[in-house]
Amino acid sequence: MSTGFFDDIAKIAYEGPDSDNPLAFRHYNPDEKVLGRRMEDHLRFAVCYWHNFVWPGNDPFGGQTFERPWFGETMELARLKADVAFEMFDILGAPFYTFHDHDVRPEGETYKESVARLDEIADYFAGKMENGGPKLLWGTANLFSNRRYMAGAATNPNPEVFAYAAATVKACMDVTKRLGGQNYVLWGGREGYETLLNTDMGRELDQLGRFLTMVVDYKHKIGFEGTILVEPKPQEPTKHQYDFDVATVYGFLKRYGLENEVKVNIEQGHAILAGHSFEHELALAGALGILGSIDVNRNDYQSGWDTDQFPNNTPEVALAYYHVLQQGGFTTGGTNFDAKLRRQSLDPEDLIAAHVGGMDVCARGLKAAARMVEDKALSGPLEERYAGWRDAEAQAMLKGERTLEQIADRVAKEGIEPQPVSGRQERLENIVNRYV
Ligand code: XUL
Ligand code: CO
Repeated sequence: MSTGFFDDIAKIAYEGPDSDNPLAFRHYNPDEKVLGRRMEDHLRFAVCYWHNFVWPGNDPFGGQTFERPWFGETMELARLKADVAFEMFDILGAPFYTFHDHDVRPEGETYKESVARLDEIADYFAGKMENGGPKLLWGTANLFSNRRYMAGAATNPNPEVFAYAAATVKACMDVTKRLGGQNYVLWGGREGYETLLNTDMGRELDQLGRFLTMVVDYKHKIGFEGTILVEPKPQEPTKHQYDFDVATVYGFLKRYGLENEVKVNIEQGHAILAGHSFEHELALAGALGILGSIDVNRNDYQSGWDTDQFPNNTPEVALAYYHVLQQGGFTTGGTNFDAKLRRQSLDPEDLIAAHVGGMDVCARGLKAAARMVEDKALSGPLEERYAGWRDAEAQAMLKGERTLEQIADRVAKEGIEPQPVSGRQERLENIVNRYV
C-alpha cells in the first residue's frame, strides 16, 4: 500500500527531448545503447538516503524547514521513512540507493541496540529489494554526527572511540554485504583536525592506516566482493581532513600498502573545495588506477561551501563522464546523487524534479562524452601530441635504458634543439563545445 506521500506522481517515463512535461526524462532512456552498453548500466544512478529523507532543511542560521511525516526517532517512523524512500526509488526508476547506518534507523542506547536496529531495518530493506527492487550501490557508517566523534573516529585521541568506530564499521559492512552492496564507503568527515596545537598528525595518520587495513582484512574475511572506497574531501566539517584529495589519498594508501585494495569515491563538490576541477580528480584517479565511483552533486561556485546541489551543467558533466569512459566506465561504482534540495523546496514533487533533472543532465553528458570517445575528438589530438614518444630512443629513455650522461652525450652529439609547438587549447575547447 502506498504511503500517499508522493500523491499521484506516476513513474517517470522517457518522453524524448521535445517533451514539455516537467516530470519526464528528455535524455535518460535506460535501454538506449551508448557505446554498446545500456544507458542505465553506464550511469548506474543511485539515490542517497540522508539528504533526501533525513536532512531537515536546516542551515547555520535556521532550523528545520521540511515537515516530513517520518521525522522522529522511532523504529515505526524508520519503517515509514523506508516506505517513502523505496516509493521514490521506484518513481524515479533508480537502479541503486545508498545509505549511512545513521540515516535508516534511530541510534540505540547502546552499541548492541544500534546494531540490532540496523539489522532489523536491513531485513525490511531486503524485502523491498526483492523482485526487481533497487540494489545497494554502497553502504557506509556515519562516524561524524554523534558527539563521541567530535575529535575524530579512527583518528581520535581516545582509543575507546577508535574501538567504537571499528565496531560500528564492522556492523555496517555486515549489513552492506547482506544486502548485496556493490561497494563500501568510508568518508572521514572528522578524520582531521581543528588545530595543530592539540594534534599529533603522525600518530593520527597511523591510526587511520591501521583502521583502513582492518576494514580491508575484514572484507576478505567475510568474502565481501564489493569495493572499499575512500571519499576524499579537504575540509568541512574539520578545518583539515586527512583524505584531502585524490593525490593525498593515493599517497596515504601507498604508505599503508592499500593501493590495490581501496579505490576512491569522487564527489564533484569536494573536488571544488580542494581547489580542483571534478575532471582533474577523475583523470588523476584514472591514471593511478583507483577510480571507483562518483557523487555527482555540485557546489555553488560563489559560496565556497559544500552545498550538495543537483548537477545542472551539461558541459561539466560531459567532461566528467569522458574521464569515466576513458577508464572503461564503472565496474562496481556508479553515479550517486549525494545531493539535497534547497531549503525552500518544500514539496514532495521537488524531490522528484531534482532527481529527474540531475539524471537527465548526466544522461546528456554521457551521450556527449560517448560521441567524443567515438570520434576520438580528444584522444586523437592527444595521441598526436605525444607521438614523439613512439621513437625508439624516446622509449629507451622511458624504460630506464639510458642514463643522464648518455642522454647528455646524445643531445650534444646530435645538436638537439627542441622546437616548441602549439598546445592548441582554444581549438580543443572549440571541439568540446561542438559536442556539448
Ligand atoms: C559528505 C559526504 C558524505 C559521503 C558519505 O560531504 O559527501 O555523504 O558521501 O559519508
Ligand atoms: Co559524498
